[in-house]
Amino acid sequence: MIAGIVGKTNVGKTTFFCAATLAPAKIGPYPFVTIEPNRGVANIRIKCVCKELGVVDAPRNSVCVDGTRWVPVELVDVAGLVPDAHKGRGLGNKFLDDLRQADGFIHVIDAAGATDASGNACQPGTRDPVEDVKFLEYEITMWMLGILKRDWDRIVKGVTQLKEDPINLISERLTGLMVTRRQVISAFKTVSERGKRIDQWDDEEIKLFVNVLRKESKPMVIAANKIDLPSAEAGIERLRAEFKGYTVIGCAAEAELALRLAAKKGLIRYMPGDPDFSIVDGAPLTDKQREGLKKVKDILSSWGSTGVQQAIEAMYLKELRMIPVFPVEDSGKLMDHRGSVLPDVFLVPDGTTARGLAYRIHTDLGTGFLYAIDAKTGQKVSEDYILKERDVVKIVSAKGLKG
Ligand SMILES: Nc1nc2c(ncn2[C@@H]2O[C@H](COP(=O)(O)OP(=O)(O)O)[C@@H](O)[C@H]2O)c(=O)[nH]1
Ligand SMILES: [Mg+2]
Repeated sequence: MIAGIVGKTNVGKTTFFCAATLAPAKIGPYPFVTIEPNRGVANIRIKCVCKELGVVDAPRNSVCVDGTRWVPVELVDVAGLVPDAHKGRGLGNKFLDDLRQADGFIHVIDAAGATDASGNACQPGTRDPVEDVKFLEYEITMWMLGILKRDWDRIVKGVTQLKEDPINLISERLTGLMVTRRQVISAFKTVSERGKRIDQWDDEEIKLFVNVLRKESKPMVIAANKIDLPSAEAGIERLRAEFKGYTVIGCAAEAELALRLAAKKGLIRYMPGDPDFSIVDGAPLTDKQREGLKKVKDILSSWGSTGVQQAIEAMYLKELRMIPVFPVEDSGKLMDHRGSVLPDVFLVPDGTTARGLAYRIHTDLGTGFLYAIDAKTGQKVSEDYILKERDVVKIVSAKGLKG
């Protein structure tokens, strides 16, 4: 899974991305500073099972700090969206191509309304952030629509004359957009409830189909950025009132970046997502840095956090519905064959079965699957057992893995 950091230019996408990953990337107030998609790794917090199972763990694919597992997830910083991107304006095609690969969007918005439609600075509070959400939805819808309509006549002909399955034809057309068959079925069902056959669909039905598909296949979290500016509060209220279906999280990307940098330099104690930080005794801070940290402290006390960590976690855990599971090779000692206790956490889609997990670990484990053991209860479970959050499981397979 990969989450795309999207939005128009100058809203703070790259700042958000840098804060989230602390990877170097260009930050600047100019349009198109991020021309190549910038991929990076962020970490989300999961409550580890080590404490409840009374063990000291030795993680390999993640890090455990005081019972919190930090699990890596991928982010991509996408080039800024420009109006009429779907027509290929500006870096529109590039933008859409990056979007294609993302499983969900963290939509960064200037909630303070200080950036106009083209990404130029404007008087704070003059740009309605609600327009930014509508604008992104519109561009994505028009883009998907364009792809589908290019072949619409052929699809309709295939269904009516050759009796082909519309789901197959549409899924085929949309391959590459990271749209699943299940999502196509769901959108098709919504439109079919109107009682029209596919050859009777007009533009309105096709648009409805695409809109449902967009919402299902590209879930979105709104990162309402620049909460340090006074006009952001009203902007966030507008967003929440208008979009009840979206998670809207107030963010201070610049503050988060400052905190992570200061923490990295050992000047402060701060973990991403924390509601507060403390200055390390004797930290060599300049007056300017102290002043800056005081401002950040005020943001944290008003908003509870900078929101950056929360937005990423909302994307993966809430919108993409990933759940953490802990595979082990020895269900008694909770180890892998190297002797590492609770070595790995896997994020899997909610609904994944024991056998599905086996396939994710290794094809051989999946094909030779015999049964699994729930290490918390010691019970055997079968292939179609649906994994629960924070399950610890051993897969027993006819084909063992050589490590
Ligand atoms: N006030 C404020 N400005 C921010 C924040 N995050 C980013 N910016 C500023 O917004 C401008 C654009 O940032 P950038 O990350 O390059 O935006 P992008 O074009 O969307 O990638 C820069 O001047 C940033 O310093 C924030 O949380 N608050
Ligand atoms: Mg950028």
